[in-house]
Amino acid sequence: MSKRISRYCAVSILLAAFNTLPLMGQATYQPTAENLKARQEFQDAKFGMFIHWGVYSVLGDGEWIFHNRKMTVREYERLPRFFNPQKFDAAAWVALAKAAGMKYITITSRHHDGFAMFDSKVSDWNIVGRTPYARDPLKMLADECHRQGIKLFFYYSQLDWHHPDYYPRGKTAVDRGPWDNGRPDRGNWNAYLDDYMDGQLRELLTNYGPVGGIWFDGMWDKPDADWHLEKTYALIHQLQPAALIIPNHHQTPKPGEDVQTFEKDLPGRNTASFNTTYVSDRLPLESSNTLNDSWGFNITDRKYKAPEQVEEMLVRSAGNNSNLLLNIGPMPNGEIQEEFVTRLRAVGEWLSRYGEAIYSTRGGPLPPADWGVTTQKANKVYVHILNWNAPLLALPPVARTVKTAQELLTGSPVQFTQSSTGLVLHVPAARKDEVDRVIVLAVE
Ligand code: H79
Repeated sequence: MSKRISRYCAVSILLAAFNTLPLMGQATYQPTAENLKARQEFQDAKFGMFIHWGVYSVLGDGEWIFHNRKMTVREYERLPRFFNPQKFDAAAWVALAKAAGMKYITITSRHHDGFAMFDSKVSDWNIVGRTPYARDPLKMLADECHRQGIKLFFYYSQLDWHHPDYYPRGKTAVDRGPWDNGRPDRGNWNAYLDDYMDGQLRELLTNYGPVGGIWFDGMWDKPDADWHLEKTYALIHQLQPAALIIPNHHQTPKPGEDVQTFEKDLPGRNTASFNTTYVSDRLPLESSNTLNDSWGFNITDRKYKAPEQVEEMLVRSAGNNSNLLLNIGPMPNGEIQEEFVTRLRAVGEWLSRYGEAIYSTRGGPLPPADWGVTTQKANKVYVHILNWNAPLLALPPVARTVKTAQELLTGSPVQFTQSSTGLVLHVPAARKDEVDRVIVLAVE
């Protein structure tokens, strides 16, 4: 009996050790000085533009249309012939991101359809090889980003609905299927990873100048597979040490990863039900979301978020020590629809007044709450009041001594009392349509 117990103990100790493995891995991965600097800059940036754009945009029904309509590879392969974005204007896209107050762009270099939106020599399943456009928009965008001082990240789908070597196939073909799109029931998984995927990543990190990082997606399709992550991550960091690896695998961070990202969620909330509730206290955090309800262009999606909703999302992200990566799906002709443009410009205008309390801040000293959040930088704490109608706001104690409190926009003094039980602010009445009342605390 005692033997059995000790064996049980040994097993649980082992299991506990395995549970902490991801953390130990993070500890043993030593990011370079350039990488650590890039992480700080990433956190300072706070607001990025996510772009989903591919041959699926032609059908105006999102980036999952290949799967949703259970198309065959042969059928889907017709799409590139209709993709001819004559109105694509890299300078206009980058200028729009800047006008919105966004500091970086993350664009789909290829989505789950495996179609490379760049000039790839690894396979001709790409925009230059298969479309009448026959040009490389990512190259134009990269050049323009460098010119306009915006960082460019590449989204890269590890999941592939097109390549025969993506085999054995994953959940999206089996559990969410069955979906047989005509590929052979055999394939070389190692070749898919080592030759095809790593080959394309090598191109992306070699031919486009300094890249902000790689945003991986789709590993959740085969959560138990060996993805050769160490090899792929080492390749990326070797080619560009400052490039951040941002995996959207919905799991605890693994060795070699530089940012923890949360899809359609604030860190740890898991309202989307597929995210992890674990939040890294070491890595920069990011929260992605959509400006309407779609990632790829969806012609009938009218569920646009109002600028005020985006502003609140951005403030709540910052208060959770996180960036917001906000998505738009450009049209197949290369234009960005007016509904997105006007909303993004409105957010940018708002940021020109409130940005001080967001950019370059970190999550503040108080826990995020329903009334609002706090952010901080240097000797300032910004109290963002998002949902509070009473004249007094009683907050938990703030460890540092508050010297003065004033409204961000007007500089008018705000009365307060600080004690060991908490901080009470006499909050000014909200102006009409004011999303965020910001009170700046000078602290020592
Ligand atoms: O690129 C956008 C989407 O196309 C892609 N990620 C964003 C950024 C995305 N695909 N699916 N999802 C997001 C939702 C995830 C659903 C999941 Fe599942 C639930 C993943 C794991 C559980 C569905 C069921 C897919 C696999 C099993």
